[in-house]
Amino acid sequence: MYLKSSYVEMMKMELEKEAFKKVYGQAVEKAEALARETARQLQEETGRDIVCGVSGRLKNAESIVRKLMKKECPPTFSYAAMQLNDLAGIRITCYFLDDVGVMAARLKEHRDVRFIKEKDYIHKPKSSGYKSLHLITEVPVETRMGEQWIKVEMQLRTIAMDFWARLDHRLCYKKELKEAQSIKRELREYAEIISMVDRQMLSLREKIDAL
Ligand code: 0O2
Repeated sequence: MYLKSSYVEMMKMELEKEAFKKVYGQAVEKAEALARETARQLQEETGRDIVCGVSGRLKNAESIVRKLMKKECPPTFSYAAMQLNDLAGIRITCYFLDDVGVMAARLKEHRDVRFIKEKDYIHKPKSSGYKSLHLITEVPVETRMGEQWIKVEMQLRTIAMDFWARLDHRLCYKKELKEAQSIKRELREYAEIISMVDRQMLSLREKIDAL
């Protein structure tokens, strides 16, 4: 997709504004902190680590403009704030398949999380092979105008799903490649192999737990 550089430059200027960095930056920090706190509680309750990593990011200008154009919206910040769920995003990587559901359930009922909707790409993977559970949420942030609830997309996945998604992001996602069909087919096959190993690792843990 062709992105007009002036649109991207204008969006960059909007994102540089203090208000965006402060409010959305705080939303990322808040979401990361409550995910870490939830992971710690689950560790105490179960006696084992459920989450192996939490990271967060603000979406960049190019990615925002690309997504708005795909949705046929004007590439302005006000549309981005209205239309996009992932200006602020965090990623939670879990060890095992069942941990993703446990963690998601806890986050949905957290007092500082307003759950809006979920997109379950684990039970219904994307045609690329991508798997993750996306929770669209809001978290509270203190602003000059008082408390404001800001949208945050929480992506939950296993280490195995993360491995595939990261490599796909580097190799293929958002790229217009020659031989795209055969490359995509190959990536889908690898996603299936990785899913099989994910399920086998869970069975192995259950076997070990029962010893
Ligand atoms: P980036 O660079 O990761 O930020 P919505 O507007 O909520 O209805 P949305 O957000 O357009 O729908 O789409 P979706 O598919 O629910 O979630 C999009 C995000 O999931 C992507 O963000 C990626 O992070 C991830 N994702 C989706 N499909 C794939 C895939 O095939 N491969 C990989 N590696 N990641 C995927 P962005 O903004 O597209 O990209």
